[in-house]
Amino acid sequence: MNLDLFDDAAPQPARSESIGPRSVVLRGYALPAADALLQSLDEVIRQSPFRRMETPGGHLMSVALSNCGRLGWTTDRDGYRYTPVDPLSDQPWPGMPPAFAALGREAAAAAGFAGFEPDACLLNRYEPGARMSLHQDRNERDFSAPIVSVSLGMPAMFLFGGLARSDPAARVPLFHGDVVVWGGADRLRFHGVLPLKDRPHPRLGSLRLNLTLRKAG
Ligand code: MD6
Ligand code: FE
Repeated sequence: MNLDLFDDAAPQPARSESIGPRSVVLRGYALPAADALLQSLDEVIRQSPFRRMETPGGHLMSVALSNCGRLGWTTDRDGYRYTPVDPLSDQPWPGMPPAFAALGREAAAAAGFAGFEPDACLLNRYEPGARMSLHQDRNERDFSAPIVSVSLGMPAMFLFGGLARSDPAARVPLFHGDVVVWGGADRLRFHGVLPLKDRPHPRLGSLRLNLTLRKAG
């Protein structure tokens, strides 16, 4: 009989929920790293603060963004793109903190994507009411790499659709420490976030932070 099955002290794998053929939610995967991630995030934000960006259509995004890593995702009236320089400072984006890269690499491997080396991390800051409308992540050069998305702070309702904008979208609640990994056949699925409710988090208050690690270049 395998008594380990009943041993509360035995290390548990993060609970893993499949949301698509190559998409998974790793529940609580980032909890052990959360303090280190938040400390690194503070340093990044000191150099490249969160700011609200304008879409090509002229709308101000409700989510505030920043980046770290060799490339950063930006939007303005001229379109969506990755740039090596923060347009606010005209300096390179802050370097990728080792804790970010390690979590990205390890979560990707846990989801079946060995060899993932992120070169870009988009940071999203949501306040109550902020939302992300359905979109595809398609500004990266190479869609063979997955995306690793880390949720911190207030919970959010993630929308996970199909390959066409009109496909029905599943609703996936995401909590502090959850990590979503997707790639392969699911890499271009539409996704978004419903307007955030104000359910203050003990550590982060009325904020949700999302880090998405990518291979952009
Ligand atoms: C968010 N996430 O969770 C928005 N994109 O705040 C994204 O847009 C996203 O979570 C690609 C892959 C994972 C994501
Ligand atoms: Fe996205």
